[in-house]
Amino acid sequence: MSERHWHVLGAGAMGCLLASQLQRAGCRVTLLLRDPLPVAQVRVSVESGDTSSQYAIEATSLARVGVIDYLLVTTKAPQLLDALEQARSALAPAARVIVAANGMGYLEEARAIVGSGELYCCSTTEGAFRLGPLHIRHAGRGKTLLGRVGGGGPADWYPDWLGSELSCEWLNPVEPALWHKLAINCAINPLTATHGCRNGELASNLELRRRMGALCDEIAAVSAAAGYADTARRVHEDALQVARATAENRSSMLQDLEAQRPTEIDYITGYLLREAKRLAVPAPENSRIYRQLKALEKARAGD
Ligand code: KPL
Repeated sequence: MSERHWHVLGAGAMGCLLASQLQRAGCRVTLLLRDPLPVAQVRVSVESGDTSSQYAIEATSLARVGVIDYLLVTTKAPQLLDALEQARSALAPAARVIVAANGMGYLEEARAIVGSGELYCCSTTEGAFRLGPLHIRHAGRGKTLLGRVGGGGPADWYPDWLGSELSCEWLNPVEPALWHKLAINCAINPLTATHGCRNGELASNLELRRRMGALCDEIAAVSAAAGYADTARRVHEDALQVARATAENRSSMLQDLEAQRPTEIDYITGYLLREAKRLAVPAPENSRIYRQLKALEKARAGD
């Protein structure tokens, strides 16, 4: 049993999955919920295949929380900095903060908010989607990569994650993995969101597979120019493999779009396009899908 007390901020699909995994690994876990509820327990339900597991997890709100030593932030990228800002006054001076949002382009500001604490990243290809409040389906097994922003060996808290059922790996440096995940998300998320399809269709439907290939050609070119040769080489194969491994999953961008929530497009394809511009690499297919997604997002918000 770990003596560490984890607070998890963001009770969406990934927050529920990671909170339940850490609790299962023997850690004390508290979910930080938006409503000003007193310290209490909530029930988190995780469906996986034909089985349903229930977890009684402590819950409180940011307004009532005490000192936070270990914070896992699982909000989406557009809410990440606001969420961290709200948690700032509760963070212990040496707090460890792990951010698990998709995309890139928020780490510098996050580091400023964390101050004297330490900032880490979690990048996962676990597939999970929300069935209802605190009720999720764990739809696909993936890999969870962890590392310290700016570099460093395994953290004191890493054994907690190794004790979970997640397949974890510590990376030093972690930045190439963040880029690689960004590349996979650029290939899968906007395409599934604009077509309203599950991830697996990008592998099984020939036209979608061709379109994913066209996106990957450009993602590979931007990756090569940005110095991520490994991603440039592997992005086609890896995007296809993740689409197959999470075939039943609805991508987080599709889920956000359907729920009329802001999507992470500006931190995913938007970030890729900013890099493409900086490096003078043409990316017309990615620009097209970016505009398509933005138009859909706007139309849904007006529904
Ligand atoms: O990260 C994901 C997401 O949906 O955001 C993948 C790996 C594509 C799984 O759906």
